[in-house]
Amino acid sequence: ETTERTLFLIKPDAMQRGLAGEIIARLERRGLKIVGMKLLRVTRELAERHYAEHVGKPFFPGLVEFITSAPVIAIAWEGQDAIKVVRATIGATNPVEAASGTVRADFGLDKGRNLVHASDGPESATRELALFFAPDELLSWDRDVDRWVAE
Ligand code: YYY
Ligand code: MG
Repeated sequence: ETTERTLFLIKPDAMQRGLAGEIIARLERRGLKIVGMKLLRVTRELAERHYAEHVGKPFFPGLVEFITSAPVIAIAWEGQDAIKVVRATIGATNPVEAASGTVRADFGLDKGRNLVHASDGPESATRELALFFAPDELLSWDRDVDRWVAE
């Protein structure tokens, strides 16, 4: 087990629907720590870099339209195995397939309105964190509770 950081986005649909607090609470309760957080409007340029692997796919234009359509909250989560843990907590890309109890299953029903983004591995976490946060916007800090969250 290793301490990791991962990029998490609360997408425009979740912002419009007033679900940001509830979604953050689920990850916070799990024991993950916020080490960076900001509200921003994703530009077309940032969307194209963030979703570079999807350029040219049929859903790409709609995805860019959607992610730039309202502000998002970007969060850097830190914790033991944070990348896997956050992906597991949000569930499968398509909310129809996502396990009950996951964010996408509990709050969504359409893959184009699936509420959240999370990095899918160590390389994408490093790459995506650098797209959304300057180094000095990521803080290292200790919580007294950390020793009760992980051995
Ligand atoms: O990482 P994740 O968000 O779970 O899925 P990706 O396969 O990386 O796709 C990114 C994003 O694109 C997805 O969250 C919704 C959208 N999308 C879509 O609208 N239709 C698809 N067939 C695949 C993905
Ligand atoms: Mg992805």
